[in-house]
Amino acid sequence: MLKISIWTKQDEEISTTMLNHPIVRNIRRRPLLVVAPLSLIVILYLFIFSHREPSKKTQKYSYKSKNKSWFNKNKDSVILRNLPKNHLSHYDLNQLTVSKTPLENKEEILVLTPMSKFLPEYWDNLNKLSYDHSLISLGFILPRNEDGNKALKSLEKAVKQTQSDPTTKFKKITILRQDTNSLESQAEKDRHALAVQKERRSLMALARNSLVFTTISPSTSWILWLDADVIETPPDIIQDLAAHDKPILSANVYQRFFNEETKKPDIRPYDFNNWVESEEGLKLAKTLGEDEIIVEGYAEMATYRTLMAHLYNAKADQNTEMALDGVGGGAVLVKADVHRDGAMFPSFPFYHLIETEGFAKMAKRLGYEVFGLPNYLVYHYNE
Ligand SMILES: Nc1nc2c(ncn2[C@@H]2O[C@H](COP(=O)(O)OP(=O)(O)O)[C@@H](O)[C@H]2O)c(=O)[nH]1
Ligand SMILES: [Mg+2]
Repeated sequence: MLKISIWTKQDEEISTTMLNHPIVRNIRRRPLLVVAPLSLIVILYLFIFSHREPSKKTQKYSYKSKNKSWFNKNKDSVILRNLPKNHLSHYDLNQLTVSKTPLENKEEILVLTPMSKFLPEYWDNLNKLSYDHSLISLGFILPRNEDGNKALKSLEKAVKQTQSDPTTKFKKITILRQDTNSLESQAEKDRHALAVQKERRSLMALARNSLVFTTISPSTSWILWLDADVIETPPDIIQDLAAHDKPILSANVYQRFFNEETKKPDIRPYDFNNWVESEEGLKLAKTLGEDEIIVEGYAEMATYRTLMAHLYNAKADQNTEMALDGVGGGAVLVKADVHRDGAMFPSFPFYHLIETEGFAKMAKRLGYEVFGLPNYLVYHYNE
């Protein structure tokens, strides 16, 4: 339908009267007087409503390039809009440093311990670590057996004490209970019998994997594997080991004992899993079936590998390094990226190796070098 408007004399009169109204006359003379406050109101309205939490129904997640914003000088390349609080966290792993001077760079360390027994000396050493405790997180995994129950009780008590004291408080402590099995008997002679090694070490591998995959965080720079029965460690162990800047670096695990021959306290090598591969070791591996493993330190399985445990020299430099092919788990500092890249503790024969020894092999296959410090001693509990 065609609509025609006709401008009548009456309209003209109304229009003229409106134009002569004092308010309208004022606006015509000084338009800024009205436009300025009006614009201010509009700007204020837009500002308030663009910063309000959107209603649940209309909530949409979006990314917006930050450099488009005038006011935000944040370094991130994107900002998040309309996200429920803590919904997404961004970590730039390129900003995570792993350096020779971890304290200066405020690098975070995760100390990981599979624990079947709680020893107060071990805990005292943790408390005495000279590294900034607010940069240290601790992670434990305990077996789901009687040993585990007992250890858990003591551990929880110790944790309470340490965390309530600002001088010892750690950043975070995680305690896991194993969801895999453990061998029941843990007496030294039982757990070291060659016959049980494959099963025992394979179960330990599962426990270590559970522990590292559950506790590693985007801010972890280093991981210190520290066994619960390593009862003497230097307070500077983190700084000392990190200063070598190696992807994997193992301390030499010794044991104190009373030497009946000399009638004096003495020390002896304990951990034989830190070794350099030998021709004989490689030949032996070739004779093995797919599922068979080599475990170090057993006469029945002579490998003639070079064992770091035998190379300690009290007079030599504590910082002497040696390249290794296998490591133990007593006290080993690992760059977190080695685990992030996928190096874990094989619970199955991997090049005829399992657990920590298999881990060293896997890290090497990923292109990382493995080292040990023959003259840097830590001490294992003597049962
Ligand atoms: N979660 C867990 N930890 C264990 C188990 N058995 C031993 N551990 C811990 O694993 C570490 C190494 O085990 P250990 O028996 O000391 O090995 P060894 O020193 O080579 O004889 C120690 O910290 C033990 O407390 C187990 O079944 N489960
Ligand atoms: Mg031990």
